[in-house]
Amino acid sequence: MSNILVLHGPNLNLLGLREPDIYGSKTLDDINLALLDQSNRHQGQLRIMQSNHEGELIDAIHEAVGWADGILINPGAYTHYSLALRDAIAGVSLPCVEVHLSNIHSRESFRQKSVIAPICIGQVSGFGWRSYTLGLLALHDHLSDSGK
Ligand code: CA2
Repeated sequence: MSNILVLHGPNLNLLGLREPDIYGSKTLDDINLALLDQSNRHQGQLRIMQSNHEGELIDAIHEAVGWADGILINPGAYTHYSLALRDAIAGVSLPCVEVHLSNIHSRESFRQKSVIAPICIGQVSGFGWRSYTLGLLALHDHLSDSGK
């Protein structure tokens, strides 16, 4: 049984309400319900938060220490430049999976670089809302391989 912190970065609260052609029609609540359902089937626990503020995401990462076994994160646009978020994830030494709804590698050049990915165990990008469930599956399997 594993405890996972799920973080959604800036503007992801708008999911399903705007730009469905790029990000799909599911809302953030829909995605969270799918993750909770999957987690229950793995007898895991999730803590989920969305923030439009870098410092709040960093605080949540720090506060997860002692509870969380891993982190699933869509850092939103922070993916491309937040060294503070990267340092926070690296600093807590928890296995982290980065997920993206869109395929960041097929978009504008500024989206193709992730400063977060190098300190993650892996990245899932381009499968819409399923990037989250695929990422959670990968994290569960990783944790179970390491005895959690
Ligand atoms: O593809 C992803 O998941 C992204 O992390 C989404 C971020 C973007 O900055 C990254 O490059 C890739 C943007 C999230 C904004 O979400 C919106 C949803 C609906 C309407 C407007 C923004």
